[in-house]
Amino acid sequence: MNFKRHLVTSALPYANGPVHIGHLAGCYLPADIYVRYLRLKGEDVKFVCGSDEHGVPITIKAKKEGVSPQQVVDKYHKMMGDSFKEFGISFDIYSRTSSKTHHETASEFFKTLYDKGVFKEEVTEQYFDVSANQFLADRYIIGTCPKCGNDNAYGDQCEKCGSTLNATDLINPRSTLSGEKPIMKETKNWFLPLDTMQGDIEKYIDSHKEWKSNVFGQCKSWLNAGLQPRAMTRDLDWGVKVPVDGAEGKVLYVWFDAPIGYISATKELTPDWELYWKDKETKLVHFIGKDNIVFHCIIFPAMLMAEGSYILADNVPANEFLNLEGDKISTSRNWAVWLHEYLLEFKDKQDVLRYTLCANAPETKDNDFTWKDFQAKNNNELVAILGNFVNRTLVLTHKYYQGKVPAITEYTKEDTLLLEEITKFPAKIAASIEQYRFREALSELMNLARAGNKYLADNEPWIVIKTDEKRVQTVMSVALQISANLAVLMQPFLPFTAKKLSNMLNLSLDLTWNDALRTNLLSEGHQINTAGLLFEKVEDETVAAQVQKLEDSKKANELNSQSEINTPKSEITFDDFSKMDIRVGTILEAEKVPKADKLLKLLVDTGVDKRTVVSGIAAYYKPEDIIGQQVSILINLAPRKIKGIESKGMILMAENNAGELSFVAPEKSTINNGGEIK
Ligand code: B3M
Ligand code: ZN
Repeated sequence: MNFKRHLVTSALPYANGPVHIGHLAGCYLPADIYVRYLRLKGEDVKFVCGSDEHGVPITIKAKKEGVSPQQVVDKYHKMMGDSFKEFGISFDIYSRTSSKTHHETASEFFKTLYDKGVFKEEVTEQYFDVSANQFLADRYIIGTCPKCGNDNAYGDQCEKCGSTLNATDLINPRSTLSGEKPIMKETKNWFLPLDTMQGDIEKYIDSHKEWKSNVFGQCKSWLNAGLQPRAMTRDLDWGVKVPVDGAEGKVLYVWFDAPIGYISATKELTPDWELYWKDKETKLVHFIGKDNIVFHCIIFPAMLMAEGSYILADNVPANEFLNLEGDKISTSRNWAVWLHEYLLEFKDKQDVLRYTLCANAPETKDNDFTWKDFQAKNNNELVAILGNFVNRTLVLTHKYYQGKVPAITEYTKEDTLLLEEITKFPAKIAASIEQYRFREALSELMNLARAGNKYLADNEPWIVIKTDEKRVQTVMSVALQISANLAVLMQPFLPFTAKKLSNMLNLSLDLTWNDALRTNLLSEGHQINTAGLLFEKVEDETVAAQVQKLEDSKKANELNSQSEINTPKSEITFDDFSKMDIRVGTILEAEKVPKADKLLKLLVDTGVDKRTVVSGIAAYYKPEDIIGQQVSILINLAPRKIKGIESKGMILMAENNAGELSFVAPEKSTINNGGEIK
């Protein structure tokens, strides 16, 4: 490594919902592994992140929850920060873009570009929602993607094909505020002239052919399509105010301010922030998800180039998406494993999730998280390989040597070969980590545990102890050294387990990565502590409960899904409506109608009279349960004969998509029978 220091960032998550496993697998866990590794190597590294608190995703959420945008971001900023921390994502700072430092930093950055004459000031026609009295930017507008035909593309991006869009590119645009077709209205905005910067950006991207192919490929396809000027301001009221005259009611585009959040966070972290951002000997790495590639590889670098004094990212390792049980993770459909819930339900099992997510990381293609696989990874790998090896080693050491590392008597040829093998692991794992191949790195780590397990199985100290006590001393000593090396090398991936194991081995906590090159981390006579289990089996019931939880949320969601709502009936006049005489009534008697599964015969007090009504509710209500129930009843419906019974009027029922029925009754008990519904 010929960089003097490192600055590592993870994408700033929108503060509009809790963290889920898709976020973790995408850019938080890989970044954390990378940073923990660098720290172990003794590198100078800062790891920054924070909440992205501006932009339309926040204001939409606020509207939905009926609270202010500030309340939304306060709630989720705290929640996300807490769960990242508990999960062991070791940010040096978790900041937020509503902070004063950030507003100042973003504002100054804009002003600098403005004063340099970088922006093109342009009056253009933008979509405007008349009924909401608001311009429609970004996620306030949806329509058909001109590139792939997706009907629900956002005004700034199509999530299906990943294209970056301008709102005016959308076909059949509609407002997400009112659902209406917007009108065009003139407004002034400031544009970053990406078109004239194309050459410089191309040079930058072309100097990074080593980037992951998904990242490099996406950049090239944008460049080939030709970059377009992009507005860096928006007609919205939530965000960083545009700091120039004549910009009232305008804020910075969220994708202008958010990446500057990395700079603000570094400023808050250290007075030396400029070293990390402006010195060529700093290696800047952005960990992101694949939907953020253009912003980090083209737009943000263009901003930094235009400013002139900043370094550019050396790498932008972007992951693909993680799916859940074969379906796309979705916050709005509640199809997710939420980190805060996992932490509650799987106490002290952070490393099991870290392991599963890393072993399954969507590094080169979308991948799937399933609870069955979570269980298998835990039981067959963590418990059966790593845990089993360490446990046997420690338990036997206590049994034979009262927990003292025994003296080596003589190495066999196999011992020497194995010890040689072991010294190769730090370099192998490091090489994978440095190339952002974390799955590969983790599987190398497990190979070390496998080697240890095999060594014990081959040498059977529990049998040999009866015949060759001396040999067992050497075998146990080798096994103990492997355990110590594991304790060091697992730190980036499984930090909680690493600590546990180091404690059990009574190992110094300030060992570094290179110490794992040694095969004598534990000296003869060193006293180890009591052995405990590193991992516990995950039972079938636990997994079944999680799958059930997902099934339940899918069911609830299907029932509520918009697509299954019947299409509206055609318009009627007020006269049509007022012809209906609907009253509040109370059920006095109820009984089954013979030979009719669905029907109940009811006697209803309508306030006007007491009358018989036949109602098709038998599948949902037992006669004895509904005596005294208030209902809404249409009393001037012409009488009909049903199964030989004259039914006068109709009880109104609400029905969900599953056909389940519910009475529609007044919410106040003071509404008497005969009360009109109008
Ligand atoms: N908040 C988008 C996202 O969460 C955005 C990332 C900002 S990184 C500067 O997908
Ligand atoms: Zn598209």
